[in-house]
Amino acid sequence: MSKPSYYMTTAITYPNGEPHIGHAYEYISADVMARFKRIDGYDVRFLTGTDEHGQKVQQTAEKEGITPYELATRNAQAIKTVDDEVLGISYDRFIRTTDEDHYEASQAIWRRMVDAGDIYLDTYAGWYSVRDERFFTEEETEVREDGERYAAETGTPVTWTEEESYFFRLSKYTQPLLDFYAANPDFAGPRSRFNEVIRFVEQGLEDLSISRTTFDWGVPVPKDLTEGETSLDHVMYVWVDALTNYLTGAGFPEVDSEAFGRRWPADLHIIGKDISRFHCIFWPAFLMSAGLDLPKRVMIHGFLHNAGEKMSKSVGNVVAPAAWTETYGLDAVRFFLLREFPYGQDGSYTHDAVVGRKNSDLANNLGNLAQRSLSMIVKNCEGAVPQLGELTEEDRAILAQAEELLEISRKAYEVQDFHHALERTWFVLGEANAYFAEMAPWQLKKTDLERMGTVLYVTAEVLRKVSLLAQPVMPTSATKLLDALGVPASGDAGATDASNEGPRSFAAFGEALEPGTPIDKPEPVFPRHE
Ligand code: ME8
Repeated sequence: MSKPSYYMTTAITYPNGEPHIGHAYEYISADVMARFKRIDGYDVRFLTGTDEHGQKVQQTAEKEGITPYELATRNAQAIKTVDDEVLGISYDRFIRTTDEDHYEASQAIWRRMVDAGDIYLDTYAGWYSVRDERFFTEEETEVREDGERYAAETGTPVTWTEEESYFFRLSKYTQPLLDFYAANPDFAGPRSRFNEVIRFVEQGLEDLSISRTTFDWGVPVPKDLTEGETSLDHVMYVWVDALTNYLTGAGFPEVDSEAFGRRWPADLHIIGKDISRFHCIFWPAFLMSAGLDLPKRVMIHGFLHNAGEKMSKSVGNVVAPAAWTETYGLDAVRFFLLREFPYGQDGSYTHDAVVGRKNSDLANNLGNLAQRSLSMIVKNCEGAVPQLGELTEEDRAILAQAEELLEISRKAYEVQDFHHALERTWFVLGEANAYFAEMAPWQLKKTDLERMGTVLYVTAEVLRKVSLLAQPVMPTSATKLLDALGVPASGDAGATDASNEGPRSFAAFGEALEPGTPIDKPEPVFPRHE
C-alpha cells in the first residue's frame, strides 16, 4: 500500500540579508512537523526556499553595487547553508523564485486569473512600504515626529506610489472567503489569529494592485492576455509570484500530472504572524479565481524576541542560528524553541532560559534517568533488557501514561501544538523519575532481584516511548537513546540526512522492549550546560 501524501511548506525568506534565529524558529518547527509525519508513515514533501523578487531585494542590491540576482544567489546560499549545516532541516526542495519552473507557474496562474475575468488595468495611487513589500491606504499610515510617513501597523517607512497597474478583483471574493472560513474552521490556526483575519475580511475587501511598472525585478506579466491596452512592461507584484511558489513546488502548471494530483492541495503552510493576511486572504482568493483547490491549513506562528525585545539590526540584538547551536547544541536549541512557549504565541529567549531547559528537562529528567537505569541494567542484569515479572499498580500506571502519549502527540501535531505534545511527554517523564525514585531499584538489588528487573524494564520501556516521540524534535539525541535501548531502526521511516540515519517508525510504538536484548554501557546523551 502506498503511503499517504503530506505536502507542507515554510514561508520563503527574502534573501536581502542573512537568516536570524527568528527564521530558524520557523525552519525548525516545520522540520519537526515534517519528521513527525515521515516517522508516522507519510510520504512527506517539504518545501522551503527564497523569495527573490521585488523592490526590497533590488534596493539592497543597488546599495551593494551588485545585481539583484547576485545578491539573491549569495544570500540564498547562506540560508541553504544554515538549513543544511547548522539546523539539519530535512526539506525536499529549496525553491528559489528565480528558478525557471517558477516563472512558468507564476505566468500560468496569472493567465488563469485573467481567464476568470479577475484582472483589469488601472492606475494605482497610494502608499507602499518596500520593507514590507505591501500597499497601505492613507488611513493605515501616520506621520511621525521626524515628519516622515510610516505604516502604522508595521512601523516601516512608506513612499507615495502612482503608476499604471493591473488589479485583481479581490472585492469579489469577500463573501466566498467568509463562506469558506465558516465551512473550514481549522483552515488557519491558532484561532485567535484566524479570528483577526476574519474580522478584517468582514469589513469588505478592496481590489488589489498586482503588478508594478516602475522597476523590473520581477516575473514579467504575460503581455498578450490583458483586459485593457498597455504599452508598458509590467512585472508581477512580488507577493503574487511569492505565494505561487507553493504551486510550483507541487508541479504546477502540470495539473494533470501524478505528482500534482498527489501534492495539491497543500496540507500545511507554516508562516509567521506578520504575513497571515497574504496567506489567509490573498492566497485563497487567487486560488479560487484560478480554479484550484485551497490549502488545507495555514499555521501562523508567533515571533521570537530577544529577552522580550524585537530583534533588529539597529538595536544590535540579532542572533545568528550558528551562535546558538555552537553554544547549546542543535538538539537543545530545537527542544527549547518548541517547549518554551506555545506555538502561535510570541515568545522570548534568554541565555538563562535556554540553559534552564537544557539542564532540567534534558540533562536531568531525560539524560539522568536513561543513564542511571541503563547503567544498572548493564551492571546487574547481565547487560540485557531484564525479564518482566508480575506488574504492580504503579508499574501499570506509568506504562499506561506512556502508552497514551502517541495519540496525544498525534492530535497535538495535527494542529501544530508542539508545545502541548512536549509538555505531556515531559510530564510523563517526570512521573517516570518519581516512579524510579520511589521504587529505588538500587535497594531492590539487595532484597528482590526479580522486582529490580521489573522496575528497570518498566523504566526502560517508558524511556523507549519517550525517545520515539522525541525523534522529530531531537533527531540526533533520540537516535542515540534508541540505539542505547537496543531498539532496531526501521528503514522506511524517512531517513533523509546524516543526522537522521536511524529513525524508528511510530508503527513500532506498541511493540514493547524485548527481554534479553543486549544493552551496552550507556554514553551520556545530554551533558549539563555549565
Ligand atoms: O515575509 N520570529 O519573508 P521574511 C519568528 N518573503 N518568525 C519570524 C521572525 C521572528 N523574529 N522574523 C521573521 C517574508 N519571521 C516573505 C514571505 S511567503 C510566500 C513570502 C518569519 O524573510 C516571517 O514571519 O521577512 C516569515 O514567516 C518568515 O520568517 C520569512 O520572513
